[in-house]
Amino acid sequence: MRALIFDVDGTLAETEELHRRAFNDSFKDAGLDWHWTAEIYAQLLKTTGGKERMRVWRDQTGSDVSNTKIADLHTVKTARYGALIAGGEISLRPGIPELIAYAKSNNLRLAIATTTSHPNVDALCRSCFKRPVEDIFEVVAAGDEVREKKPAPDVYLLALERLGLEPDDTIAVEDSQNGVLSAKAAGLKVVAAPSTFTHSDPLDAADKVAPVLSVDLLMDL
Ligand code: XBP
Ligand code: MG
Repeated sequence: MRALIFDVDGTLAETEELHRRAFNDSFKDAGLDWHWTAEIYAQLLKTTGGKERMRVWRDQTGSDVSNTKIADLHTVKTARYGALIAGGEISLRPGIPELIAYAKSNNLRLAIATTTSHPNVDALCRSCFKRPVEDIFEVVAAGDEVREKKPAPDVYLLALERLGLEPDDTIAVEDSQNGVLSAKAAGLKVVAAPSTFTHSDPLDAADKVAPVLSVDLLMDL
């Protein structure tokens, strides 16, 4: 094994509640009568990507909101999310500091394969590690850099390409069904632990699943 590739939302930290707040704040700012409860958001998370999620909601509710307007809402949402993350209420999920320390002391390279955007990953790293993302992760592959978001394999394939590694040299760390399917479709081994919003996702396509992430999950893979 030569590298660990981490998902971000729900894996490094329980960020989805802040994403939800940021979406709702952007709707309110724009004077839109959209509001996503936690229940609605859990359903909408099946669609990866913030803009894609808003388009699904627009279509479900028959609202007259253009794709351009959705892109504008998403810009506001990203700025709001960055501010909420900088507020410091989010911490790393249990097991993440240990996995990163294990990688560093065993010369494993570290990468990110996420559906969210680079600025959001950087905001999270600055808040949780007190360092910019590049200080922790050698490679960042983000959703807006690929044609198809998870569960398509694209973002994991991009991370592998940037690392210059083959899939069987790497292990993906995930929390959702879409994430597990994406990493498996790219040929990686996957360890997974469900997060608050993915507790009912079937994760059985992963090589190992546990309620909480730990270094033990990497053994014998
Ligand atoms: C989770 C997602 C993201 C976030 C919102 O991605 O599906 O869309 O909910 O982020 P992952 P954006 O677990 O792969 O990190 O609004 O920036 O898309
Ligand atoms: Mg995730």
